[in-house]
Amino acid sequence: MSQPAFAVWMAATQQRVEAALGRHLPPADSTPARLHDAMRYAALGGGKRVRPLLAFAAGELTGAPAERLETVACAVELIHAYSLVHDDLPCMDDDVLRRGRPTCHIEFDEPTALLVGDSLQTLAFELLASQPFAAPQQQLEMVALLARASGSRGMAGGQAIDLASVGRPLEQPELELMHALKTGALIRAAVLLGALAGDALAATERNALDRFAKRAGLLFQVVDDILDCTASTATLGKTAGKDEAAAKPTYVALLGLERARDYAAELRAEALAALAIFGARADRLTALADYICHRSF
Ligand code: GRG
Repeated sequence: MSQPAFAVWMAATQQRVEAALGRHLPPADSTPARLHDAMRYAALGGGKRVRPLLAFAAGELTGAPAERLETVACAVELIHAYSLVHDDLPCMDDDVLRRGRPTCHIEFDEPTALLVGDSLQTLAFELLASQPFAAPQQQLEMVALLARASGSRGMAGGQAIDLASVGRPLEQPELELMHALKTGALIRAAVLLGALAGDALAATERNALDRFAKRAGLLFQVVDDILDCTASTATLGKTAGKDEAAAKPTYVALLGLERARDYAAELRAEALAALAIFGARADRLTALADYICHRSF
């Protein structure tokens, strides 16, 4: 797929997701207005929308209808937005800048930010469960998949390992587990949910897609670690250099910058190899893996 064609698709999909999120989030002036205003602040007007893009691209493998993909993409993005709001709280990463703007608890206040995270999370499940958009069994499977990816055996569990490991050097397998849960689980869920929104895949295809999703999730994190120590705060829209300052275990800390870059290239190659079985149907997923690998923020 040509770079301009991919860029056009990406911008159109990002706009579509932004508009859909805007419709699904409660109006800012509806009661309780401060909470709803803060939810919209946290979820709208920023972010690369990587997870929705992955869901849409994976849906192309199974012929998933765009309206279903929109629902799935919004649900995953709401979980992501919740995780960022909670991650930025003083009791977690304690950050003041996100997506180039004050973090939710700075713009509003801590109790509101806590409720914003809770409410974005529950809205995600409300969305995924309330419209009958797939066969009931398929829809239940999707709800369970997103719940597991978000909870203590997924993203929240990865965050717990992260909090417990600050200042303690981790070996690569431990680091990999932490990131597979903290960042990887939701990225994997985005890919699998996108595919599940369409026709069933053969077992070999589903395994190949899962391999892609896991490699892409890890790639995302390795690049995130590299960017944290090479890009500026202005470019990232969040505080740069925090990992090192907080003595966080990262791929750069473990491998050094050059080997972390080599590892990213290796993961990209493995992700692309996993897609070979799909041929041209996976062109957009391939382009997204490249985007994740070469992104600048
Ligand atoms: C609080 C339960 C809970 C979990 C938090 C996701 C997470 C776990 C913390 C975020 C901290 C962080 C910087 C993780 C590294 C990878 C990551 C998720 C980066 C932010 O995601 P992007 O780059 O953000 O997709 P945008 O703003 O583009 O949506």
